[in-house]
Amino acid sequence: MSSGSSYRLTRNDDRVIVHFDYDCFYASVFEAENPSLKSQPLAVQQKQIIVTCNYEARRRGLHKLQLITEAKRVCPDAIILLGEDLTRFRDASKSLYNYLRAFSWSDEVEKLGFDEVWMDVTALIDYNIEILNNNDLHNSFFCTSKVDPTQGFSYDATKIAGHSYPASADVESLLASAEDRQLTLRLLLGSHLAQHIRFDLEEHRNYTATVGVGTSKLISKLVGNLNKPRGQTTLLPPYRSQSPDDDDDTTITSFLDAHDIGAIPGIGFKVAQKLREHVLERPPEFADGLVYGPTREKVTVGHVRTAPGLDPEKLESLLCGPGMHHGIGLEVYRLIRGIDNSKVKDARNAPQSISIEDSYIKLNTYDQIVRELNDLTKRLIDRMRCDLMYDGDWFATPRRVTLTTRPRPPLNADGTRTRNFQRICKSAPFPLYVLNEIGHAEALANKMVENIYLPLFRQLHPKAKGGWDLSLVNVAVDMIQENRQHGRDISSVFKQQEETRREFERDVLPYVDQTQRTGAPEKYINKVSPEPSRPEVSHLDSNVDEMEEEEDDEEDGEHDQAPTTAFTCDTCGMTIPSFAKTAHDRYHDPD
Ligand code: DCP
Ligand code: MG
Ligand code: MG
Repeated sequence: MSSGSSYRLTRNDDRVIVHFDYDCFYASVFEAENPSLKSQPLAVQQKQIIVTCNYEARRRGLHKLQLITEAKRVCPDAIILLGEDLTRFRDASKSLYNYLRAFSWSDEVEKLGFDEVWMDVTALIDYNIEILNNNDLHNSFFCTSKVDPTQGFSYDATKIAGHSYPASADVESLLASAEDRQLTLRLLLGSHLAQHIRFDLEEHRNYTATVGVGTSKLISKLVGNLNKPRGQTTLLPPYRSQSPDDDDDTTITSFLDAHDIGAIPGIGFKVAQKLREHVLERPPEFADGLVYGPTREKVTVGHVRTAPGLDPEKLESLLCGPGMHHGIGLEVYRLIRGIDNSKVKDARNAPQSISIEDSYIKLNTYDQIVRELNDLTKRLIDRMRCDLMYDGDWFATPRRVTLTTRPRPPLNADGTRTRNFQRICKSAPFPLYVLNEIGHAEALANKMVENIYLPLFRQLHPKAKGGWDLSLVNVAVDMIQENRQHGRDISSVFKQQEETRREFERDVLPYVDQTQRTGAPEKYINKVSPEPSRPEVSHLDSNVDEMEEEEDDEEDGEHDQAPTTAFTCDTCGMTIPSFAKTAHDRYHDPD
């Protein structure tokens, strides 16, 4: 594409990318559990805020990020449900993601937060372009299976499914134009596939989604917003300018130019502020609002794009500063011209860590603690099975388990309590038997608690240290590594675990049963981690599962099995603990 200056930047328009955003997601999860809620105004509350509400509630004046008090005043008969426990939303999100993923041929299916998914469907589109009968486009068949040519749906390949941008686009003449025919056809097929998946999701899973179709993650995400809810929009050509010196005549430019600069994904609040200030030549004014009020004066992408002299160098010097990375200028320059060549990430990208936690008003007896640990660990195992397994196999393995707690300080002499935000944690090597035992998560959770979490707990909270009044418990696995089928492989995971185990036996075991642990090496002494800061309003971010990393630590509960029950693998020569044999054999021979 041309850029209007010496920066001739290339945009990859060879892909077809579909972006899904589920409608009023948290509310829809409650509706899926209880369909009678569908016809009623329904809102979901976190703290004092409505985080979302269904479209019936929106029709009656409720909206996202509204104060509860205001919502009750505007719509007194709204049903307001508590949404602070994210488990049901996470589970629904995962299950819908797996449903969508089954449509993909390339596994390029990327999740953003709980309610958005991008799919790169280029492989499916390319195949279906090849089998198109150009003599009878009205009666086309879209094949959705690589192996079964009868699986798919009928469609009219002369028409876009759903809406298009521009709404007045003349598809017939685009198809007749030598320059735009191919791209139009590919996007058109993308729109039919998107509609097919959208309807399928609705029919079989009872969730509606809003969808965008384009050639990048940026465009597909933004264009979907034009027709909400339960709609879809495709950004049609021309994507390329007829004039070598500017882009004013492309649909990408006219579409993006109208957006507020802060609405572009990748342009954060601070960057948007600086750009507004540059365009207005003074700090922009803001309306009062709950989180960040909307801008009073709209500074658009178009204003920034056409601002005199705003080339990548100028943008870099304008935007650089604390918290900004090198290259931000070029990045923004590209984004406001619709250039986003970032890949849709592979579905098998594992999270770096998984953790489950709960906070407590009163948790101070041993029995309560064991019960909570069992419950949290069961949920952790469910999540691991959900996030790290595919088709019955583990595709990623954690190397470490961590127990974190937040003790509540005793009352001060005057009866007040000093607030404590500090967490303490201890870690142990991840027990490989978790990979082999595929039965009920409950029994496995009891075993993990017995073998790992209780020993860790005893070390974190020796009775001598003044009881167990805990305000938070968190169980986690981290240092998760993907098990590649070829090349960089699972043997490195086993090797690292073996090393950790040896180190543990050498450096820690001698100290385990001593109450005086001053002789233990520095790295095994309790570590204190600050309370991770959390936003007042929780956002659609799976980072609530991420946690601070601490050093490796003690008892693993398996140490009595090594080394007498280890074996040496004939294929790779690794020394493997016996309980990991099945998993290791499966790695060499997946079938
Ligand atoms: N969410 C949240 N806190 C926020 C924003 C969102 O907890 N500040 C949650 C509630 C939403 C979910 O994330 O249901 C998805 O966010 P969306 O912005 O996509 O909102 P919805 O899906 O609810 O509504 P829409 O139909 O507008 O997409
Ligand atoms: Mg969303
Ligand atoms: Mg949504």
